[in-house]
Amino acid sequence: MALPKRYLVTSALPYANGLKHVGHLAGAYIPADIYVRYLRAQHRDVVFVCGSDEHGTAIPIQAMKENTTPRAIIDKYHEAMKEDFADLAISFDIYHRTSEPLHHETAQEFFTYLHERGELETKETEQYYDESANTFLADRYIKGTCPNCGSDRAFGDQCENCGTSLSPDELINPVSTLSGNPPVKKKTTHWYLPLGRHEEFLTKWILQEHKEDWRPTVVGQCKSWIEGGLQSRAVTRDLDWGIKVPLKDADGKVLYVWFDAPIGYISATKQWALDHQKDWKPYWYDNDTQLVHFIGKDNIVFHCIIFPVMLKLHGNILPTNVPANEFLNLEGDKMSTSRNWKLDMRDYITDFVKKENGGGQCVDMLRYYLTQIAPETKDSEFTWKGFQDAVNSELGSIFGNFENRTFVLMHKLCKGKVPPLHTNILDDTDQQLIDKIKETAKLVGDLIEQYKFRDALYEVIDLARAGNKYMQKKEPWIRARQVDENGQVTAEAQASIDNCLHLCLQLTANLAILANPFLPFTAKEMLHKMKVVDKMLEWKNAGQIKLLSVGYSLREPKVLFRQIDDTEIAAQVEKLKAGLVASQQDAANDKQEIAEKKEDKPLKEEIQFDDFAKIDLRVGTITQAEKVPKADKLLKLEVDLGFEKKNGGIRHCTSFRT
Ligand code: B3M
Ligand code: ZN
Repeated sequence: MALPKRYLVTSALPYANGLKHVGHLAGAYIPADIYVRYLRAQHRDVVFVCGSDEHGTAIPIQAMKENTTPRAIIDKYHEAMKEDFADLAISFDIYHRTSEPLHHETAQEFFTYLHERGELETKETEQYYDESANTFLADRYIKGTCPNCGSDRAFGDQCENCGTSLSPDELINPVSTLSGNPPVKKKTTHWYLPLGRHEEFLTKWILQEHKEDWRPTVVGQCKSWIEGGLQSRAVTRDLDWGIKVPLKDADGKVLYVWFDAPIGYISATKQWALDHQKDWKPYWYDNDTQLVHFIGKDNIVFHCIIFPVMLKLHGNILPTNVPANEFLNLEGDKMSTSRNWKLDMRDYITDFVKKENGGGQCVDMLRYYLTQIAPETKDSEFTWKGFQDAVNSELGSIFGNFENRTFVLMHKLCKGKVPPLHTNILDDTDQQLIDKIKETAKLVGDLIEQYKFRDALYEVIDLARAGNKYMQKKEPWIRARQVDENGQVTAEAQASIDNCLHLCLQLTANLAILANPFLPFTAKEMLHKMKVVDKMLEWKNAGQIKLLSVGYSLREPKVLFRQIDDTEIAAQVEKLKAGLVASQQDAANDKQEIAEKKEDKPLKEEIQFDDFAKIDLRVGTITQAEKVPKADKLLKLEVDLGFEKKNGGIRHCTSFRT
């Protein structure tokens, strides 16, 4: 099959409302980066775009929490996320932002295009409105009691306590988070994308055409959306943070964040093209472009159903694949920002990458582990013990160890130079290794093209494993004991040593090429030690066994990966637990604060002592209580004051037993 002319690769635009955790990294960023690095190693025309998603209610809500403005929030987190991705070697060609005017224009043009062609419909509905704040309330701005678990901290879109997704109408005793008042219902008009009109197209395109080449989890989710009946989706909101709806009669309305965010891929491509004097159009209009969206499973409906419908209506190309990942759990529990059960990218960077013994090797350690446990087919789990094992036993003991032994022995037995290959004495074991190198090169490429990064990485490690076995079988250190009467290694033994180390070195060079998309720092480090230039990492060199020239001298051995020791991982587990306790404490404090606020009634004005002295305060005992005829909740009381019995009057009682 002919290769596509160009590739446009996207990673989900993260909300600029907080730092992102390693679950995000494993889901949408590392796999995309592997794919892109693999394509670049073949000089294929590829653009890798991403950026911050800076609209939606998540932003003003975070601003309220941090007591600042939405603008300050997006500026802060855009920079922070951009930095974190760069620190972990995610090699975007552009990291854009949806607050840029170019994006606003692009999204508005898109909306207008669909609107003018009658592809949107309007509908009037009733929505919650806060009369004192004078504004419609987004679902997140409404709080109340969860109908499912009874928590009094549920939001209009979801209960954070039990995880149920809700609509504002389901909340018991809803109140506005802006004023604390109960909201009222008010009429409002919105624009909708009638997905029902496109059911036939979606059925054919996903359930037939992509039934085989898309991940079963992705096709499965789409199938249930389509078969469940596609409802019209509102593409506008009543909100003051977002992209203005570009119509005259749409004051106070903005585009729904999920309408504008995916268009962010287009505006990012435009900005990249402007920066590099390129034409952006073929990337979004030419059918010979392979468009691939890397996302997490919670974004499937938007990338496989809604955005494709928008793209089709707008005359753009459709995604070739959407390799969505399932979720990554952490130490036996779901990762969660609200419960503070997570490992932020920034925390790993601080604790490992930027530590004295960190750097690139720690970046690759994380990239390695997150790929090894990538939730490609089902949810998977990050554990610190698993991280330690992956680094120490696989990266260290298999990959790193093979590379290190090769360098050590080459210096010891071959004078630090690439020894010759004596083809006349190649045996079956040598030939098997050569075959394995060739097969692995092809296999790794094929697996990456199928978005099976986990399996691809396994093959890379397996090649290193084969190298270790080969060396063990050849035992060049034993052959080196075969000396003549002068103490010189015999010619026959040296030839065997030469062949072994020649092939091990060629294998090492292959490992650098094959590991490069996954472990870019490691590949660079290996190049440095082999004293070869970047060009060697071109994918076409994979499978070759003439990468290093005979007689070429190489640098001294140096271990590629340090070990992760028990104290490091114990400290991380402790930290995680401490974070959880702190967040539970915060939640408890919040709850108490709310309860105290409720109880605090305003005090009456202070009175003078003279006024106080006029009051005769006595404590009495109720000695009789008689039901008042024909009244449900009234009692006639008799009060004994000690010195006299007094008529206590008729009192209203809300509950009493007779
Ligand atoms: N910001 C949701 C998320 O971070 C959203 C993705 C947009 S991709 C166009 O999960
Ligand atoms: Zn609940």
